[in-house]
Amino acid sequence: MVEPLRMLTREQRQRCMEEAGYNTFLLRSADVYIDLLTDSGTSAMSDRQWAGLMLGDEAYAGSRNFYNLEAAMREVYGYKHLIPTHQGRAAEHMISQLLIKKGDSVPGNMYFTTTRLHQELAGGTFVDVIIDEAHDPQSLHPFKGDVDLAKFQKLIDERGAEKIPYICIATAVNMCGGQPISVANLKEVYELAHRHGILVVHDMTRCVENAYMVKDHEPGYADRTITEIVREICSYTDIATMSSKKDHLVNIGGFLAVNDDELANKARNMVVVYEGLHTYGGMSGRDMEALAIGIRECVEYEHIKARVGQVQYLGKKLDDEGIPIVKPVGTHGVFLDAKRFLPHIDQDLFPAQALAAELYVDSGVRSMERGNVSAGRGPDGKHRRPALELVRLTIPRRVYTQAHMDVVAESVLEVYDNREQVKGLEFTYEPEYLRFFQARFKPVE
Ligand code: P71
Repeated sequence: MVEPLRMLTREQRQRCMEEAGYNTFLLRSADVYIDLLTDSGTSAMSDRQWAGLMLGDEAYAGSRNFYNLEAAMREVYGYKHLIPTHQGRAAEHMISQLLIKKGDSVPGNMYFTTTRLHQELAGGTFVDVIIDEAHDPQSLHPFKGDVDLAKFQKLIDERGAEKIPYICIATAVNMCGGQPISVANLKEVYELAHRHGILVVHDMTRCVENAYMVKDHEPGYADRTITEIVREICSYTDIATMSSKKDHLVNIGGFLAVNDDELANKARNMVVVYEGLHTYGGMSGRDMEALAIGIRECVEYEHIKARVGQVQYLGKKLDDEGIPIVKPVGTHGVFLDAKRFLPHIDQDLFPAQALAAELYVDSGVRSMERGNVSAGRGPDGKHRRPALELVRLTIPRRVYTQAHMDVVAESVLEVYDNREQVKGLEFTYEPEYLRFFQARFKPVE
């Protein structure tokens, strides 16, 4: 697909940002020049996927596209049952409601916004058990997605395994920079969890990207195929939630996958309440066909190498210029370290939010805050002030060229040169749930 781009003047962008309440989620896409808000649902579909859209079987029940999707999921990931949903958070909602009881603790390798909210709405409390290095943008640990087994063991000792229904393991951990978990660590997590009767839920939104990093960096995996590594990762988990809008190269879709027959029946019963029949779960037949094709395409080595390679290209360019970013560069985007970028702005005046707004005004590049606004308020009512105060430059798959990355890098450099002029922000509107999506701000004088 080719779309015309519109270049606004700096004054026009300044007005757009004011109207958007200094929140990049509230901009109109027509006013954006290069859109690095997210890699979710923004990738370009292939010729084969577009052809798949023409093969939609829109029967209410038993669409052949569902069976194609089920076969593709089993072939690549190896889980037994597939329950389709309209996107990832619907799968998170179902698994949280099915497994979490009030008062439970739910450990995980760093929070994700929607995941944690669904755990909380089900009565649980998220407990972070990722290694400390993940919270340090400058640590060069190659597998910052790893779980600190001592933290996990401590939680089991303190709470008792019966209060821990599952541990949630994300691959290519989003909030710390798209950082992979090693297969060796995951295997240990699985063994420890299972010794205590605790399930492992896999947030496999970017599992294929994680598998690529394993192939590249984990000893013993260089000669394995991406699919073999993905299959091994999944074999150390019991359940998976999937937002297909990322790895799977489609604009909408997702699923819950489980191995246990009884749990599958419960989830199939729940999906008809919230999503649709268990053979479409909120997707049309044609959506499921494009998704089935995307599942097979995304594990092709040349594709994933080019995808992660483009992210690494932008990261290296910024790092070479001395821009403070999260290192090592992860798989789906480059994350600017706003604490070091704008040290003059206190974290409660949202430096990452201010930086994302400034970058847009400078060049029309849209990015996303992943810091104090995203983290929300803790049980004490105060902003959580996470260690990581980041702006995510997220790269959609198969959309932009290296030349676009050069323009992005130029703009980041320009903003860096003028960083002292950037001011902090305060809320003018703060929504109750997932506040970062719809919040509005004004600059602090
Ligand atoms: C991303 C998104 C989309 C998003 C979601 C929430 C805040 C901002 C942006 C979605 C994910 C994800 C992981 C690891 C579950 C979901 C939910 N990511 N787990 O990164 O990254 O999936 O959006 O399909 O409901 O921009 P969903």
